[in-house]
Amino acid sequence: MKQEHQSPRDDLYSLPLNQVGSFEFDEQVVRVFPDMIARSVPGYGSILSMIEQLAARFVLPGTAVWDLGCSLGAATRLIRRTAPTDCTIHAVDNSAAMIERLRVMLTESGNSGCEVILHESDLRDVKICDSSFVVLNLTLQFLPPASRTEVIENVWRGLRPGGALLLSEKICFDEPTQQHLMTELHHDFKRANGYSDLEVAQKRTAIENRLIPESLETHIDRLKRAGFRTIAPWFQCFNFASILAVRGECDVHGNEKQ
Ligand code: GEK
Repeated sequence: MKQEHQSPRDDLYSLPLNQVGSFEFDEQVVRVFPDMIARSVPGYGSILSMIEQLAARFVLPGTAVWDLGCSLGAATRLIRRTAPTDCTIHAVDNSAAMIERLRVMLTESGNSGCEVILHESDLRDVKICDSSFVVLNLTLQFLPPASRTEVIENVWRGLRPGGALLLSEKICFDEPTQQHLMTELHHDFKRANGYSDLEVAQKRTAIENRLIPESLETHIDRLKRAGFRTIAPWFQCFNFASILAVRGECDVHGNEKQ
């Protein structure tokens, strides 16, 4: 897959700030977002390639795909490459700046492929229905933990039999030494990608109360309780993980048993 990495360099936290405000997905962030996410999330490119591969398996003709917390539509644009043309991709984000920029990007790239409907909306307010594939790529982590169960239940109800959810998250660890090690390794990753200690520290302060990670076990448990029958963590790099959750039980071919 061609790596998404054409935006200006993220230098938002490169100078000392008197007071580091809470992180917002505003115009400033949108301007540098592809560079920011590629240099901050270990495995982001790999997760995106696999979303494209998984979509090719799960997206069925005439169904809806939901990309919840779509940002600049990295997943939406990849899914569109292989989705049947009678599908609809619903790309949802509550950042007006993200949706505005994505609208421009889609217009500029022409209108080939299935329909994409953009929703500038809180993902908790959309009713997912008739869906074969739902993507929550690094988004659930920004919702208050108390509202996460309802989101996952809403996804489960909106999936057709055989449908799947792709859930990627920053995760935390119960074991303090593991938590410490993974945090350090993540910071090493950011430094290796050109972020200074100051940038790492200021970004950490900005995101502290905005992004609340949970453990892999907490996610798996929530998915189980919501009704998902096949739950497969398929990717982990340091403190980032991705899980594929299929609505029903899979047979040996990876298809949902009827
Ligand atoms: C990608 N999935 O590139 N409702 C809708 N959107 C929300 C909400 C909410 N309640 N809360 C946060 N967001 C993307 C990357 S970024 C991950 C996702 C990151 C949106 C928020 O505006 C932002 O665009 C996105 O979720 C999170 O595959 O920046 O680490």
